[in-house]
Amino acid sequence: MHDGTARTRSLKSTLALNLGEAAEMSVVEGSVERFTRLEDAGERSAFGEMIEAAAKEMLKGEAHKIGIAAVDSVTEKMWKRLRDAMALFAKKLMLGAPIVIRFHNDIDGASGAYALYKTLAFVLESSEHLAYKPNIAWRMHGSVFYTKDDAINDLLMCNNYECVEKPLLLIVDFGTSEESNAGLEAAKEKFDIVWLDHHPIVEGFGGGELKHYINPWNFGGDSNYTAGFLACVFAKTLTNVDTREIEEASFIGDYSEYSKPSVGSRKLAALLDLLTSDTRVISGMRGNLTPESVDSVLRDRQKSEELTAYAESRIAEMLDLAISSVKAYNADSTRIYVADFEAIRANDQERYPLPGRFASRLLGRIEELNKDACILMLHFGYFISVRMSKKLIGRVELLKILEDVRANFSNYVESTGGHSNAASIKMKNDEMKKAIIKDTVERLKKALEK
Ligand SMILES: [Mn+2]
Repeated sequence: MHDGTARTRSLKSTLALNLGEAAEMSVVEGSVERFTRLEDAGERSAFGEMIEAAAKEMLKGEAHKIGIAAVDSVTEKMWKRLRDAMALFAKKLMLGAPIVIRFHNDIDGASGAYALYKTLAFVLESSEHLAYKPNIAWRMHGSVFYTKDDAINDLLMCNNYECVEKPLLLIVDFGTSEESNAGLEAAKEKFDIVWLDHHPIVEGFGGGELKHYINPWNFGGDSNYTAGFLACVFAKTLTNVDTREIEEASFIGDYSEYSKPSVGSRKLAALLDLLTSDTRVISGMRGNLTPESVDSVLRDRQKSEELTAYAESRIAEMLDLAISSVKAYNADSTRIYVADFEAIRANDQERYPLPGRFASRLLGRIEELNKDACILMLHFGYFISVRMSKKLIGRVELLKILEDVRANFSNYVESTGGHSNAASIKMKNDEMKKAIIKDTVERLKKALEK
């Protein structure tokens, strides 16, 4: 590790200065970096313990409450776990260990990342324990799987740093499915991992075994307790920075039943929706959106208003077009709708909106017109997004039905998954797309007519 070529940085942590006599034996000139060069394992562990104790001291005792009983009781149950995870996070910050934060590229995931960014900015300004810029790599993640390639990328990034302390990988709002197992296996030797999610846990997923795997489903909650909100609550174990609008944006983004939108949170959600769909709208951004750039747009009032207006008009146009072209199939007292995203999008130069999120918007519009529960299938290329009214949860086991479709077309369907009312089918090719749609419609009908 210490081959002399790796980059070393000067970490001027006042924490190290304040540790007092005990620290003096191992810390020269108040530099935490000295710690990374200690040859004596005993000294190193003594120092490590001091850092850990200091990290714990930074944490807040009382669980964060928002006044919704169902939410607050889940938070209460998770609080200790969140604090433990935050103690680890704070320790990494103090020691300057590399931290990779991967967040899902939707409103929910991005609001989680933004909350963490705001919290860090606040802590860096106000805490005497942290006097230097931490090593954080923000990675907006285009899927809900943590693949082996992702792990290799993260490992390569951390190889550039010299630090005895293990780097940290923080995952926000990924699916909890088997597709992530290979990546997890590759990452967990080199990284400490904190995994914040709210997707139903699929059997065979290896991440559930992680020490810091935190999911409301394990604490009496469900997907309505969004990952962005979870990240805000995680942030609250460290500091009371105001995240109300961010919490609300994440509820809006994932159609949580706890959502009580305000003007500001709606605007934030619309903006995050646009920015995560098409990073080109911020000049100079190529693919990876950082919370810092989100913050800079939000600070520029004219820019953010322009962008919100563009997003709203584009969605309105496409919804009108979709309503006039969607196909409907009767099923009991409800209906199943099928829509072709490519035809609705009209102009394929525009990346906004992304199909999955548009499917949710379109279901909302259809529900308004129908005044009743329904199901929508929106297809585009190799994907089919299925969105179902929440009222139908329990009556229709969407994930199970899509799994059956996959089994029936195992040569053509690569994967299925998602939430109990919002899921998708990924095909290997589009040869059998029509047949797969037809089969799904038939199975949904059967479930509705039971
Ligand atoms: Mn989510």
